[in-house]
Amino acid sequence: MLDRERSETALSGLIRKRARLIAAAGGLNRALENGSLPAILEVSLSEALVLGLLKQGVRKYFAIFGHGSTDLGEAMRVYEEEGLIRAINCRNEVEMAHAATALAWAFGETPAVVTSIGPGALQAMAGSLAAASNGVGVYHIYGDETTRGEGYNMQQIPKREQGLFGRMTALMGQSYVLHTPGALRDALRRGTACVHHPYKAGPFYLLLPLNTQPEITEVNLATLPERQRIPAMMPAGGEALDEAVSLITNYDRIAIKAGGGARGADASVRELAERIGAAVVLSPGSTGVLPDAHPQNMHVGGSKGSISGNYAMENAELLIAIGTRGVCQADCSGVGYPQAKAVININGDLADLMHYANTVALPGDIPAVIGRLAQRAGRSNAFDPARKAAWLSACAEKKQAWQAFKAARFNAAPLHDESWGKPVLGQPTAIKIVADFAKAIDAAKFFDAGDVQANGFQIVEDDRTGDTYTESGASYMGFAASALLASAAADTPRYGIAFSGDGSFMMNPQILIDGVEHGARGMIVLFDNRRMAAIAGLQMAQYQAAFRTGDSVAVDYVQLASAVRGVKAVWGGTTAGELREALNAARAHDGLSLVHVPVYAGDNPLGGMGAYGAWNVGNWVEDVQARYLRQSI
Ligand SMILES: Cc1ncc(C[n+]2csc(CCOP(=O)(O)OP(=O)(O)O)c2C)c(N)n1
Ligand SMILES: [Mg+2]
Repeated sequence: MLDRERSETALSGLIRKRARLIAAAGGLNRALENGSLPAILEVSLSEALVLGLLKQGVRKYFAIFGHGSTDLGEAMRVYEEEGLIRAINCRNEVEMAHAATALAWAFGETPAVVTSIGPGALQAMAGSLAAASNGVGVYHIYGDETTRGEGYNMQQIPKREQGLFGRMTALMGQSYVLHTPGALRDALRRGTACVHHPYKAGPFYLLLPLNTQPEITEVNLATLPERQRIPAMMPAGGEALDEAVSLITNYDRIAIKAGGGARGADASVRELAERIGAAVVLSPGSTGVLPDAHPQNMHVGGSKGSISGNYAMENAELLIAIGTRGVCQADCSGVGYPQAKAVININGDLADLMHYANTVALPGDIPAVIGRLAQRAGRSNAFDPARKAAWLSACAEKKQAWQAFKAARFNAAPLHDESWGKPVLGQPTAIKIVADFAKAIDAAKFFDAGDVQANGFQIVEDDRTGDTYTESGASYMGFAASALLASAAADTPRYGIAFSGDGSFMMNPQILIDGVEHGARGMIVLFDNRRMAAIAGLQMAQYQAAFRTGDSVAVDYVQLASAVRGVKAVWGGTTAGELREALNAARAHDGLSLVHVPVYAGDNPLGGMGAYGAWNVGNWVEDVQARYLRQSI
């Protein structure tokens, strides 16, 4: 430490002095309260930003530095050495954007992603689509061209135009170019409003020009914004609630669609469903909101869906949409409710609230609104669930059919596969075994894109929110394995299992190195069907021919992963028993492990979970759009 301090510049020494004061006081706010740190400081913009983020509780940074972020990096170095922040250096910006998204999503911590200017920033921004699509708040801090415009900066967008990175990132989320260090307070106020938004959080991009980072500025720490906290909101008057109560009274066939926004509102959704006798249909991202075995849980519905989930959607007269934004996957591209005549929509976001026609809008926080609705209905028999008995028993029959359908796949013997030249497990069988294993060891499940994801949300049998993270908003190949890095950063880590296809894994294999370096504890289960089967399947279903969705190169992923010291890699075998043994062997390693499981690809129906709904893609477009026109909602 002393050697390092001797070689430090005077400026870095001053940074260290402040960082020490904060650490000694036990945090920034305490240092301000006890007066050891004056509120008004003269610091560089870089240090001011680290301080401002600290005030919002941002302590974890996923970083790949470049000439666009060295000054910020120097402030971070000193703050990390004094124990105030943690920087996690990564090998790929898409990977680290995913890891940051997972840290915010699964662990509730707000991290920051730090890149250089240009290619690094663009890669991180691509990765941030996952945060944007799933409503997850993450700070993205990118180096940016100088504000003086003395000439082209290397890696800027080569046009004689101002602020292009800021404009680009503003299209993806919200963005602020720190053109002037004095603008930091405004930037961070907008930042917390975005990343800590109560129901529609997303990525916030801070663009840090090369020349403003080291600029010395005065900052008042007392007025830099804290993490935004907004009290729960709900409708004030009684009119809309009365309309909702009368709709519930008038219709017998009611489906609740619990979207990703319903995550965490488990008790309220259950209470409402039981009180009014509604069938509950889940979205890919909301499995677990109602326990799997609950008789009113119809499982997922949508373009992939399930026998029971899609039955409830197709036959409901009244839709109660809760925390859903009507993504094509979840509502069959707008044709999921052909018999619905009205909608009660519960959503904090006003635009999503009015997504469907013939809607009674109940804006606000989901538990608060549901509580108010129940209160408004009082003790009247308006919600008499006995009236919905016929509807619920028809739904229960379909749930049984779905369970039988699933069991046939879960118990299927290995299927002969052409690429593997031998019988291997069907993907549904293998996913079920791993999902059950995850439940047994209380691991969080992270799902990648492709058939792995679609089969996965059809298969998982969760009993609460928070056991599955399926990045169904963007379906970004490479998310799941990268997400394991979040467990290395979290204050309260949880063992994670990434369910990845061979295609998805090779998008972001960097986790093998970064996971070991930063101490990730988790397992990648790689379901290898030697192709991008989800797309091959779509091509076959639409045009009866697969095209360039596979290659001929066999990869020994056990050997590949074993090349990284610290990773334990295991062959998953070709039978259920071998796979279970492999999972145990992988779990016995206290660190990052990988299980390579060969899985079947082909048209044997036991090798897939089927699709039950419509989708406005390919040559289905004409049909779906014709049906869309005829919807009442
Ligand atoms: C980064 C990215 N590129 C392309 C796609 C389009 N896409 C969705 S699924 C998929 C194939 C996934 O293949 P794999 O991971 O092997 O899973 P499988 O379907 O074979 O089980 C592709 C190309 C995507 N979602 N993300
Ligand atoms: Mg594959």
